[in-house]
Amino acid sequence: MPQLNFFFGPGACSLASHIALEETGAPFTAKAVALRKGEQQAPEYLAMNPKGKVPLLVIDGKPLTENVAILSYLAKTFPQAKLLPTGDALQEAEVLSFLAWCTAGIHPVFSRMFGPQRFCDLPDSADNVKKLAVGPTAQNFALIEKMLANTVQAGKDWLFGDFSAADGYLFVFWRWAQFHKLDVSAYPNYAKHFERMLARPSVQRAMAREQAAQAEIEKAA
Ligand SMILES: N[C@@H](CCC(=O)N[C@@H](CS)C(=O)NCC(=O)O)C(=O)O
Repeated sequence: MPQLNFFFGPGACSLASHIALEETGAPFTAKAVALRKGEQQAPEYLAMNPKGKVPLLVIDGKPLTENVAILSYLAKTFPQAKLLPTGDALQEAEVLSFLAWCTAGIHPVFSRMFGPQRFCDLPDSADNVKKLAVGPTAQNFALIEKMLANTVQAGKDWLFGDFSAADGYLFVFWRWAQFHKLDVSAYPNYAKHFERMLARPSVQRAMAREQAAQAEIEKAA
């Protein structure tokens, strides 16, 4: 059994990997990185992850970054968790394709809402940068909604039929939409998917750990 040390930011995209780790049932240590305080830029953290980002999974002392890579590693190392389909290269690639879209398509648009000043430093531009991210996010959510509607029509609960790493990523984005008070009324299947996710013990454990960590960060501020 590999020794797993996980670094996450409460509420950040690392929650996708956090949920997957909990799904594996493997023992791991978890350490919160206070992103707003800039802990990701501390020399000790940068020594492990020079990108200064979460998630980071240190496996037997070796650092692995990027949600897609961590999810793929966990899927292969703990096949019983069924984080990716096995035995069919195309089915596996379809889930990987979705994960790649999460990390390279959906997430970067949300980043404009979380840190508009990183995208334009003209005076009074922040609201406009955020506003311009709302439309593309709605388009992304509409695609997800369509996929989930097809799934539900086929009598299944999860994005690719059986639960997979993709479902954890969806959970992250729904929370971000709530945080930014986006209008999500056009996505009823996505709303139900979120409720189903909340009922999973893995999600409850990851959320409890992240909420406790966030409370600690705020107490220390
Ligand atoms: N493509 C990366 C994105 C990682 C990323 O951008 N993480 C954000 C949190 S959601 C972060 O660490 N931000 C801190 C910073 O940019 O200073 C992945 O999926 O792992």
